[in-house]
Amino acid sequence: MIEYKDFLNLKYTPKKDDLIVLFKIKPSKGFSMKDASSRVASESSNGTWAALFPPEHIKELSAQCYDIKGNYAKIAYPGDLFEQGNMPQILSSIAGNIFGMKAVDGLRIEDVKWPEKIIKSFMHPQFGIEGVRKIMKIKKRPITATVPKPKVGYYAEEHAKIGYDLWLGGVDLLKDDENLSNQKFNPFEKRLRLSMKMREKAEKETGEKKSYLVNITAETDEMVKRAKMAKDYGNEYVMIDILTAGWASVQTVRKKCQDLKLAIHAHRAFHASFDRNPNHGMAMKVLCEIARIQGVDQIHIGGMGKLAGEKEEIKENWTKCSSSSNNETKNMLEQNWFGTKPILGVCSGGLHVGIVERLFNMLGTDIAIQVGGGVLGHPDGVLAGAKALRQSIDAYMSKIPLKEYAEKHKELKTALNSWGYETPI
Ligand code: CAP
Ligand code: MG
Repeated sequence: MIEYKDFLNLKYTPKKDDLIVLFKIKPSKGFSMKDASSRVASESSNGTWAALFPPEHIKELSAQCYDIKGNYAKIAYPGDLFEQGNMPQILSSIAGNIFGMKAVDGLRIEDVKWPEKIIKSFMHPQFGIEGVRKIMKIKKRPITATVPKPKVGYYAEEHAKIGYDLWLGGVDLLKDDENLSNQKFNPFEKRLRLSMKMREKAEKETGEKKSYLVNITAETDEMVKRAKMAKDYGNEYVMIDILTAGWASVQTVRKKCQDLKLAIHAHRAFHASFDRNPNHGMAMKVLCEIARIQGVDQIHIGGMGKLAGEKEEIKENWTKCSSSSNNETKNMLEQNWFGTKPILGVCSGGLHVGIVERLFNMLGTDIAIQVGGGVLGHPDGVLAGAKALRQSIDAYMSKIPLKEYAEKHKELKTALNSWGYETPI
C-alpha cells in the first residue's frame, strides 16, 4: 500500500541522480508541516489522495520529503521519475498540481538542485557570457542594450532610424520590446531588413560591433522561420519571450539556433505572476536555472528599478546564471553546473544613468544593462540618451566618479540633471 505518510522519510539520504526541490510551505489550517510536505511529495511524484495498492517497484519512483526546517521542506525526486531532455514533463511533476492543493495555503519553489544527468540531457547555452562577449568584441565592460519606447507603434522605418541613433551613440544592442513582434505598423521582416542596413552603417561609422535582439516570439514554427530570417539578414541574435512562448518552444528554437549559430536573448515577461508572491509560486532564480539548462545565452534578472525584485533576489538570480557552482544557503540549494556555460544576466526595468552604478558595484561588470525610457526619454533626444548611457559605463570603467565625468560630458550631465539618482516607480 502507498499513502501520504509514505512520502515522508526524515532518514532518507538523497542519491546522486535525485532532483531536489526546496519548498517553502504554508500548511492550511489543521495541517502540520509534515502533513503538508508529504502531500506535496506525493502529488508531485506518484501518489494521490487515496491509499493505493501498486506493485512494489512503483514505490521506487516516489518522492521523499527528507528534511523539514521551519516552513522549508526538502523533497528528493528519483531521477527515473523524469524523462530526460523534457522540461515540460519535469515541471508538470515538480511544479504541477501541487500549487492548488487544499492542504497548503501557500507553496513556493525556492530552489531546485538539478542532477548532472538531467542537466546533461538538455542543449545548454551555445555562447554564454564568453561567447556573447566574443560576438560583440567587448572584453570587460558591461554590454549595453536599449529598447525603443514607446514599446509599440513606430513604423519599421522609424524603428530602424532609432536603432541607428542608439548604435551611433554607443549602445551595443538594439532590443525589441516584449510585445513587439509582427504587427501591421511594424512588420517583422521589414523591421529586421531596415535595422540590419542601419546596423551596417553604424558599425562602419563607429568601428564597433553592433547587434539586434530581434523579437521572434510567436507560434513555434513561426519562431523558427523568424530565426532563420534573422540569420539570413546577417544578425547574430534572436530574442524570445520565454515564458509566454512556453518552455517546449524554447527547446525547439534552441535546437534551431544551434544550426543557425544564433545567440538567444530571453525576456521574462509574465514571470512576476508566479514569482512575486514570497509565499507562492516559484522563485525567479529557478526560472534562471531552467533557462540556462535549456540553453539561452542571456536573461533578464531584474535591476532594482521600476519593477519589484530587490537586492538579494537579483544577486541570487545572477548567481544561478553566472556561477559554475554555488553553496547552500537558507533559500538556495547547492548546485554544480557540470561545465554548463555561464549566461549573461541582463539588468533592466526603469534604469537610467544615475542608478546603474549600484548594479556594477553589486554584481560586477559581467552583466548587460538594458535601458529603455532612460535613454529614449533624454531631453536632447535618442542620440544624446545613448551617449549618456555609454558615458556612464566609461566613467565606471575608468574609475572616475559619475559627477566628475559628467562635467566634461554634456549628455551625461543633462541626464543626471533630469533624473538625478532616484529610482523611478
Ligand atoms: C525596460 C523594458 C523591459 C523590462 C522588463 C520595459 O524598459 O523594456 O521589458 O525591463 O523587466 O518594457 O519595461 P525601461 P525585467 O528601461 O523603459 O524600463 O527586466 O525586470 O524583466
Ligand atoms: Mg520591455
